[in-house]
Amino acid sequence: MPNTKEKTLIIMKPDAIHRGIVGEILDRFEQKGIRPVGMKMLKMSDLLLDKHYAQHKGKHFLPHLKKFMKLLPVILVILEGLDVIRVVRSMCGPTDGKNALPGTIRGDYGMSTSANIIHSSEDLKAAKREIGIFFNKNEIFSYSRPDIHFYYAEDEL
Ligand code: 3AN
Repeated sequence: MPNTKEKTLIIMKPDAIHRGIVGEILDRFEQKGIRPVGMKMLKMSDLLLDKHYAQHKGKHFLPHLKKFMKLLPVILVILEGLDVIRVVRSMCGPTDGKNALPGTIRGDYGMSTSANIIHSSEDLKAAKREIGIFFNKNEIFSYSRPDIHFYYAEDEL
């Protein structure tokens, strides 16, 4: 059964806020038919970053990345839709903006590996873990868009 309620987490990083492209980025997902079902702005702390980047513990770039992520608040959005984890990752493009194809967010807006505008969950396990770090259950909403039938075929719903 197709799961149109699959969820992923994106984090619009301090460079996205600084450059004023938050609306443009969110617009891409909405136009694709992907629903925001949770959203917040917060200043990252060491505690939150250590949890979020637990798999990068000990890596050479982590201190720089943490400093960067604390420069300004970030915007976190839970996105929902069919196969949304994979689709959002492909819309973001690979980690290094220099390798990201035009048409992807990192390909269109960035040149960097660390200031790369957006985070998106890697897989289902990561999505569940990351959403749990930043959101309480009562901060996640459920609704459907009236135009959903123009985005999915009947057998995909
Ligand atoms: P992605 O965000 O593309 O899934 P990850 O999970 O491998 O990439 O890395 C998390 C974050 O760590 C990246 N978004 C990037 O900001 C930073 N990062 C990863 N690799 C490097 C690197 N070699 N040099 C600097 N920063 C890096």
